[in-house]
Amino acid sequence: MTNAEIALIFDHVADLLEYQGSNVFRVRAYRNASRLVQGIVEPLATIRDDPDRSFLDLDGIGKDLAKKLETLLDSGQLPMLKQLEEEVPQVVFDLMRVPGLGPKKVKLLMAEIELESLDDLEKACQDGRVSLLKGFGKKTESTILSNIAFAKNPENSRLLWNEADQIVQLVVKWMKECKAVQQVEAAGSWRRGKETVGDIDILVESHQPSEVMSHLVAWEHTDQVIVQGDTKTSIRGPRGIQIDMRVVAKESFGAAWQYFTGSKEHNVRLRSRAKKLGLSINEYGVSQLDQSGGKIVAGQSEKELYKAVGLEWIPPELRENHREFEFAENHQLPKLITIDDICGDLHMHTTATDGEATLLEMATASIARGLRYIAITDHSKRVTMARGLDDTRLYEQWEAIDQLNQSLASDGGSPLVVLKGIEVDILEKGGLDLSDEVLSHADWVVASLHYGQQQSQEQITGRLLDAVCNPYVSCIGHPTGRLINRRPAYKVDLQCIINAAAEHGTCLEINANPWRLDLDDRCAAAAKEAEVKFAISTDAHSTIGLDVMRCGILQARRAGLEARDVVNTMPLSKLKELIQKRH
Ligand code: DGT
Ligand code: CA
Ligand code: CA
Ligand code: ZN
Repeated sequence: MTNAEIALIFDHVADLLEYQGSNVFRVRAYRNASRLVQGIVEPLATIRDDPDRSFLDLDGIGKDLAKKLETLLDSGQLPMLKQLEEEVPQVVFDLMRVPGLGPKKVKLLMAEIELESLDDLEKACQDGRVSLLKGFGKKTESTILSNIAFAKNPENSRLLWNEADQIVQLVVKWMKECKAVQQVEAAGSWRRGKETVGDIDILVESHQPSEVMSHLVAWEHTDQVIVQGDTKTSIRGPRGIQIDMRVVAKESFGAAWQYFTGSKEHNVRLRSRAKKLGLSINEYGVSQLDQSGGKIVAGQSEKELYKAVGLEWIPPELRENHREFEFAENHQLPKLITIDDICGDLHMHTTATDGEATLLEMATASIARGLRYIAITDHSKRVTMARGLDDTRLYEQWEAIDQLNQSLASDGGSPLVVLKGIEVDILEKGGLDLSDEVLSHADWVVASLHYGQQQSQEQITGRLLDAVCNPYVSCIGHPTGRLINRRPAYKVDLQCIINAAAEHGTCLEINANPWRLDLDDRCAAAAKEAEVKFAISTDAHSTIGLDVMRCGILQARRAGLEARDVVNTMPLSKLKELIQKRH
């Protein structure tokens, strides 16, 4: 069982408990467990299988949760969920997958309308029956209708990149244990760092393909063999995901890796370029079109393949037939940002609001991850659910930060500086949740829109625009508000926000949370075009939440960003100059 599966189960239990009207602390415990597990990069199964390690060594995991994790990993089930599944009708599970339908709304709908399937609800909306319910109205009804379409769209049930990544790591490790295997690499959308992955593509170099195929089929996570052929086998693995494996010879490995990395659109363009040069490209290599026998002239490495068609090697994250050919032809391929360029993290939460770790724990975990500075950006008071901070509590937190910085500095050689920040809410009626006077004392201000997401494009754009223009706002958090597979972006004229951000020197965030990855690759590329600066931030709500930085880096690479486009690659002194310039 993967970490993502486990997280999903905890989340599910929380939803169902909430649906049943269970105790809020119990619900919260499961939600926290889900978020915690989501943030763990290393497969929990690996930790369980290591006799020298224990779940209790992980930050934030107590005895109770450790026990649940063991039960889940051993049996694949949670007794609690089994019981709930018996108590709650299936349709509730389906309704809960519709964006915007939480346990409370589902309960109301179930009480008022006879619903046995998602289709029943769709029909009820179309007939106008939902808008007659108390608290629902015409607008809500049409929102539900479009969100049902969202939930039904298969595009929205693909695995998140980091969920797929856990499976990729497992299968690659397993294949390396096969003696007949010389080399294993993953390809496809996973390698391109796409935010969601449809199926996993694995490439193996070997002289004994049939042994390689049998090894995959014998994997403990193989649920079903879809096809087992001479050089290609497809199985269904964890979470029902398909894994396609192909075996090739050494001299074709580069060509095959390139071919199966895709994207399809990139490959089509590459092949047509080759044709113009009198060459032919396929998964075995590059050959001369006119020559008899089609002798392969390149194929062992990707580099020589691209070179054969007169191009520099193109990083996989750029292979979408966007602008990479133009860049490669003109020797203008960006020097893509890497995780090693990152010096700081400018968006995270603590126990003062809805985080699970204290200020000190977050600071310690950041030092362990080699960060030089972090900004603590807890929620402001409008976010009542998270016990958001008012002026007084914010000033108290900043005092604690001053003290922490002093003690860090006196520990010799100050490894980390903690910036006084806030994630200030952009209010429904416009304006910010804290005064400019308060914000002017902050080192770093993230402004985010959490409420009133159903407003018109004009209203939402206006609210965001005001925040961008405020000289005390350093960065706009998760600028479009989308949650992958769960909720579409709010309506916003993003180009207008981008232009204003460029003009005022306000950063736009690439939120690294694998559910958000917001801005996405296309939007971030558009913002780079306008010379906007970015902050890639984890929005961590726990110490392990800090590890999602690599997901944000992938999204930034897909957008073609370089280190100089991203402010948290700068040393702190430079970053401070930048902030000062805005005031
Ligand atoms: P996914 O699995 O939907 O997330 O996306 P990909 O990009 O991994 O697509 P997939 O698994 O269907 O195929 C992997 C790569 O193999 C794809 O990116 C390019 C290559 N490929 C597959 N089928 C075709 C094809 O019909 N034509 C071309 N040119 N390339 C293909
Ligand atoms: Ca694929
Ligand atoms: Ca595939
Ligand atoms: Zn946040």
